[in-house]
Amino acid sequence: MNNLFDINKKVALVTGGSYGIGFAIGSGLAKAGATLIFNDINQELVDKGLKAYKEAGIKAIGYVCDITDEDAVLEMVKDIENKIGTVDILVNNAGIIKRIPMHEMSAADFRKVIDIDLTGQFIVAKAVIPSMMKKRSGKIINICSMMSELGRETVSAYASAKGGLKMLTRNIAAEYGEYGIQCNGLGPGYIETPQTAPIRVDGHPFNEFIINKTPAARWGRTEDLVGPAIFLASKASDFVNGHILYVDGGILASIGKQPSA
Ligand code: NAP
Ligand code: GCO
Repeated sequence: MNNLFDINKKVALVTGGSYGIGFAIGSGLAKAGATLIFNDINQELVDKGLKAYKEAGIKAIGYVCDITDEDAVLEMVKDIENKIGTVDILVNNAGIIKRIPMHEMSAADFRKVIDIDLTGQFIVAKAVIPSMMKKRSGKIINICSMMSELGRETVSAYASAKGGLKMLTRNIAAEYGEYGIQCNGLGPGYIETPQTAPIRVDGHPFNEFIINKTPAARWGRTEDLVGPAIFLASKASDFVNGHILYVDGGILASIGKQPSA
């Protein structure tokens, strides 16, 4: 039974893996036996990640690479393949959010979010797929969002990107399933990370809103995502393809609790 979740010696690349959700998933995959590689946008963040992984007793290999720079991504993947081996597991995690009312958002800001949160995922997946095709196996896990299914004020660009990422996930599944590649989404709910810190502070109306909206009555923790990620990275999900696995404490299942009188 335990072979189903065995990812020992698999080469895992986690984008944006210096902290937050990427760090938690990267740590979980490494503890499950994978060879962990991560990238981040600058050396400072990569060093921060290397220090954090080392403190957690995890051997990680870090690359400075902007996922929107296709040449840089191809160079990183080539270097990984030459020095370590082909990427078996890709976790497309890197991303940004800009919370701006749509009528006040510049087209440049909108494009930047799409470029990182959608085009960047395309670029990295495209870079690893050829070797996965040759190997006739591979796991691609795209980090989606509640905003892959729902909209809300101020996140038009982010929701457009995450909705697009859901469909990119399904399209990769449809196009490459015959090569033994599974591409699925992992859709976190509202998780305690630096990215949500501005809307999570005590007293912020959104903080109470989310706790009422989530049947689990709490914000998610990055650790909540590790088990689902290992499932999608392992043999246990070999016949799961094009699925978005929501890890949201039940948000999408519920209309939300009525506020107490
Ligand atoms: P985050 O702040 O979104 O961290 C993402 C990481 O990606 C950061 O290290 C970030 O660096 C890096 N990054 C940004 N742009 C990049 C680029 N062009 N190239 C390479 N790396 C880049 O933190 P998070 O909350 O852990 O989110 C991780 C993923 O989960 C994101 O895709 C996010 O949309 C998604 N998500 C988050 C939540 C949540 O509640 N937190 C819920 C659902 C989905 P910088 O520090 O320089 O930005
Ligand atoms: C927001 C939040 C969310 C989370 C996440 C939810 O402002 O609504 O940042 O978008 O980041 O994507 O799943």
